[in-house]
Amino acid sequence: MDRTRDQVLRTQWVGQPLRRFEDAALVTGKGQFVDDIKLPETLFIEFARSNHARALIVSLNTTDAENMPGVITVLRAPEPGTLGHAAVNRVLPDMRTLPFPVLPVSEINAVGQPIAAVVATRASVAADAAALIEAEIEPVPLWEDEEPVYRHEHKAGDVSAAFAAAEHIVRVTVEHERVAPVALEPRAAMAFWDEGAQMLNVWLSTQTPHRARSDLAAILNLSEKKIRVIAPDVGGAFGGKASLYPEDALVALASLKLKRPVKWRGSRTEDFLAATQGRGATISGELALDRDGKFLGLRARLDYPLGHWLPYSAAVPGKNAARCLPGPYVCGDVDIVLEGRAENTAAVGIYRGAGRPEAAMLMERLADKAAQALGLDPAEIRRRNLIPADAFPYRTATGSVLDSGDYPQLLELAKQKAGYDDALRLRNERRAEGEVCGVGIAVYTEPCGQGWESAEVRLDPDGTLVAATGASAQGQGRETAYAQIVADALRTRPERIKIDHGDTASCPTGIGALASRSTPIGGSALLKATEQFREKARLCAARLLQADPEQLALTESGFETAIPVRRGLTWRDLARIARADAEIAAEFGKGFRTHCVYEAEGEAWSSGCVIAFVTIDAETGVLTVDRIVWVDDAGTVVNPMLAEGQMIGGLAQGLGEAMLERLVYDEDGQLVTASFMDYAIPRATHMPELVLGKIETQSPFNVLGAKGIGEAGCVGVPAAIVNAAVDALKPFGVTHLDMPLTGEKLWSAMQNGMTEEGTKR
Ligand code: SMO
Repeated sequence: MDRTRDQVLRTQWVGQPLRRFEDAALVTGKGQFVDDIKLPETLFIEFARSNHARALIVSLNTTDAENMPGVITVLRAPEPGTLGHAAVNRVLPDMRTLPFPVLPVSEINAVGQPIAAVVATRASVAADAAALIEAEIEPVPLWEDEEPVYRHEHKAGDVSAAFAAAEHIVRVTVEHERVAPVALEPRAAMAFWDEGAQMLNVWLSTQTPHRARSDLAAILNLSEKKIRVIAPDVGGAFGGKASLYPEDALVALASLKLKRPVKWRGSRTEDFLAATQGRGATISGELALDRDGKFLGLRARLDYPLGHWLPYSAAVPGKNAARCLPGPYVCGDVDIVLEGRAENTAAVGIYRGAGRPEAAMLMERLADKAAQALGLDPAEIRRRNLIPADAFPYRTATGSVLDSGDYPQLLELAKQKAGYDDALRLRNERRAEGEVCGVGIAVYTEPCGQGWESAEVRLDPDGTLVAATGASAQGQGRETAYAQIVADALRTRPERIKIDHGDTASCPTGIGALASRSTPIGGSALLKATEQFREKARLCAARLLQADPEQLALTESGFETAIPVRRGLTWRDLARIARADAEIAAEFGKGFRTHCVYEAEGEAWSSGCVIAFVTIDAETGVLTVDRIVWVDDAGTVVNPMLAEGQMIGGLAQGLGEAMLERLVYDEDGQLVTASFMDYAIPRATHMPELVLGKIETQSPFNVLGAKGIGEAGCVGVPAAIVNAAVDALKPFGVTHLDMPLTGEKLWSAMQNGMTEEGTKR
């Protein structure tokens, strides 16, 4: 009976480790991925790709391909070359743009760049024909010392004075390899121009269906109203499916021209060659310290590679890395220079973490070097510098406002769970017996969840409660977690809520499934929309029951009142009446449809502390991560089982980057790691023993109090592992290691000692 209790979020379902509603279909082969979409008369597209990193096209011979039986057409420039441009998010001022070559007219700028597209009745025919396409080219030198595409600085305080006053100065240069955002499902696209409906239907394995629709509209010069983009089941993305690709545009163009469905299923090698890549920056920093180990000032220089075209979020990794500095630490004086440059490679964009991992690596390597310089324990030097819990909201030297957190508690709890002091004793004992082992710590911050998302809640004619979100999904279990939020606001069961996402025809405009924003922002939008929907429905129910709205209570199936006698209306009743009764329909809208755009008051900052334990084989250099202890703070956790899954998955990818992964281009710009034979990803045997913990400091900047968690494993885990490996090799004179920590690299380091100036002693 108590209406005020309905109006605060009752957390009956939020916080429960509910099993995923999505899984029954997925584990019984009933998932619907792009390649599962079957339409009659479908044609298949394959791409002829450049073998050269940079060349001028003299001529392109497509005749043999065109003459092949089964080939319908070959798309080639200049026609597609004159198409429009996909959007680039200019997150840094004065950022240049680069051409977005759907197909190159005269200039090839990377190996793997599509140079023509073959449409045929079968994919195998299209592939055979694409292999017959020959470009006569004139090789030209690779880009070198280009003007930066972006340059940005953060300056605060008096860094020169800080360094002049310093008792100690420590330095590090970190080379981040490029890595691939390997999703289980490679890129895929299907398009069907429906001539009768004058509608372009596009099924895309994407994180950002609405953005894909605007990009396609701009590229094809078509109204957005004539484009419907559907992200069906998406088999992982990790940032690699956040932007529209030239291939996607060509699939759509082919269907527009041929008025038949056209499908592309990208191969793994095509993803390695032409999907966006992550990381790749070279980052140097120096930290000034007083005699107690307090951080006085930070200088840093961040150089980012960008590849040959700019995906939507091209500048985000660099921007994030710079603005995440100086991490979770108090350090008011900074001088940070950030630059990004084009290169004759695949585009570089966001990948799980998107700049946050690089910031954490820089600060955590510097903190370890500082500990060494002062003869302090690595945990102790961090403790002395962490932003205190009572300092929030806290404005950093790079201008970010950290919303909330308790970093000292994270460190303390991680130390407790790790049995830190005993673990150090054990390490020393093992070391004395000739074993090579180490312990490493990383504390990190993780900005996530800023800006807006939208949601729509309605009651369908059959009484189904539908909540549509502008955020989409890529396998995170969004349908379950969102249903928990909506169910709490309606005081019903999550199974009764149908979550609609990923379809521009039925979902309100949104940003998408990226940047760890879907729960804090998308979830908050759903909560607000559901509350508005609930109050609208309550007024209607009160009218129909001739009751005081204040005296209506929500039950699992609808509204109820006991005054003067017990009576109620189910959602099914309401759905029927709201459509049958013209007056009610006019006043409350069909199905009480409620639309809400929610804008967060500020950004939510997750944080965490990772302690890694490693052993290195003295004979072979092979590194084993024995145990990872990790305490994360993601604010309100909607579904702890899904959150834990995100932690484990992110950790696996962070571990892969730390131990194994590396995209290699040779000096001619050839990618020499274009398959899983050459590019190693972690397997189950690489996974260490995990001890996971959490604290929950809610974000004051969104109504759920939630923060992100999906990228955290890539942020803190690599830094902790690298610190542990350097610690393990300390007896060998090693002061620095870059990822990946391969057996060969560690073996050489043991033979020769290693510092960041190279292998030497
Ligand atoms: S790297 Mo994420 O998909 O923003």
